[in-house]
Amino acid sequence: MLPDIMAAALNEQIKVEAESSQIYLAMASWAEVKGFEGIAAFMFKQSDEERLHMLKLLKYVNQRGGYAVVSALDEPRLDYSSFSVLFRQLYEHEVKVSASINNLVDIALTHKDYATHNFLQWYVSEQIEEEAQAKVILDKIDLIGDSKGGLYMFDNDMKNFTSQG
Ligand code: OFO
Repeated sequence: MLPDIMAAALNEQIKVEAESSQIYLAMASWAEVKGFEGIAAFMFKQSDEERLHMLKLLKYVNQRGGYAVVSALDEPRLDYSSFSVLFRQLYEHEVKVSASINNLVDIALTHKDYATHNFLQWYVSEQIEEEAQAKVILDKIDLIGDSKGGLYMFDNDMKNFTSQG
């Protein structure tokens, strides 16, 4: 059985992951309308992954005797002044998500919920990868700046990047 405080915190995380999915979906749509297919494909895929992160948590909470709540989500940002702003938000968002996962780990340990602690290790590893990936992309985009040619090539790279993973 999940301690109540753990169930509440995991439910918060379900919302965080669902909002991540919406944020990346909004980014995908923005990039697609601008004609950047590679960046859009990458963002659509990120959005799908976040939905899976959300579902994994939802199933876990129910399996452990809690009740996973599907709640209303905040509206994501719908406009970006540049790709550099967009990818900075992606990176900063992942850093924030890592902090909330760490907070869950903390609660699990404090309340001796070792099953949840074990379950959360998957998210800990996932966040290491996601943060690192977002940082690599952000560094690239910062190098490119506003160069149209650079962005065109970057978009092509993102197509390959997305089809590999
Ligand atoms: Fe769910 O990993 Fe990103 O946010």
